[in-house]
Amino acid sequence: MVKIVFITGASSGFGKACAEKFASHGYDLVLNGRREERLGALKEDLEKRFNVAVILSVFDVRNREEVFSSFADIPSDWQHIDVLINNAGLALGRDYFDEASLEDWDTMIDTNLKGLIYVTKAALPLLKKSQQPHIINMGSVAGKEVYEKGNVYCASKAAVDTLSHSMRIDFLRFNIKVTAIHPGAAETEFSIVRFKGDEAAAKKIYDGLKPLTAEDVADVVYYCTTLPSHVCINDLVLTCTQQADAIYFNRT
Ligand code: NDP
Ligand code: 8X3
Repeated sequence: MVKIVFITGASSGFGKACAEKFASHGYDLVLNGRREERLGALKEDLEKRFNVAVILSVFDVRNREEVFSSFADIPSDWQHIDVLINNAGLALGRDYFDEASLEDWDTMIDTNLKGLIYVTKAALPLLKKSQQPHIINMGSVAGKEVYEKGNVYCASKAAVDTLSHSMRIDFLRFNIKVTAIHPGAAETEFSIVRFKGDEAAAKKIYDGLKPLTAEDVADVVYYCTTLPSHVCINDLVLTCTQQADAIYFNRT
């Protein structure tokens, strides 16, 4: 049976690169995001280049009803998921705790934490139908160490770390692999979103660095899913060579 990967946040960055990577290895794909036009263009491109089947599941991971109704609407011949990539997420702002926006905080918690929980819960019946189900949760080095002005973004990613561990334990009885992947700085649309379109501020994050690319992260995600069925990478941190953790860089 052809394997199916469900990717949240596939319209850009890591999610899009994962879609390409898995398509290039013959997986059929369910692509999620809110920007339907982008997802439609990606579907067309991947189907043409890799001769795979792609369907879209356009919803906002923050909207609980939408998440569950979208999973209920998945066509009957797509009723299993082999790999769920919980990737949709964002940082908004980089401000001192006392100066940061409550709206930004709500959005990050609703997307990075609650969205991931809703999607996982909704996907579980389909994952259980797979011979070898695997959940990949996109964390961050920001969930491993806290940096100045990282406050709620760091907390939301620390929650992804903790939840991944919890899923790993609770899903043992279903033989579901759970892998948390924690990338460091990677040049995608992430910083442009974080700095709300301020391209100069976004670019500064990568000053003097050769950061990770979305394709680097997708390669690692794919690798984790190719191990023998008795082997699971539970937790994986990856950074560019010039970054040691969330705080220490060698900018040249
Ligand atoms: P991008 O901004 O390039 O991509 C983010 C993706 O998330 C988009 O496809 C966006 O789609 C989707 N998304 C955001 N909000 C929602 C929502 N409410 N519902 C559905 N989809 C949503 O960033 P990255 O690819 O870099 O980020 C992907 C993940 O990796 C995030 O979780 C991020 O926190 C994490 N990360 C990023 C790092 C980096 O340096 N780039 C490092 C470590 C972790 P759309 O807008 O169409 O809905
Ligand atoms: C994104 C990486 O260091 O900008 O999660 O928080 S960082």
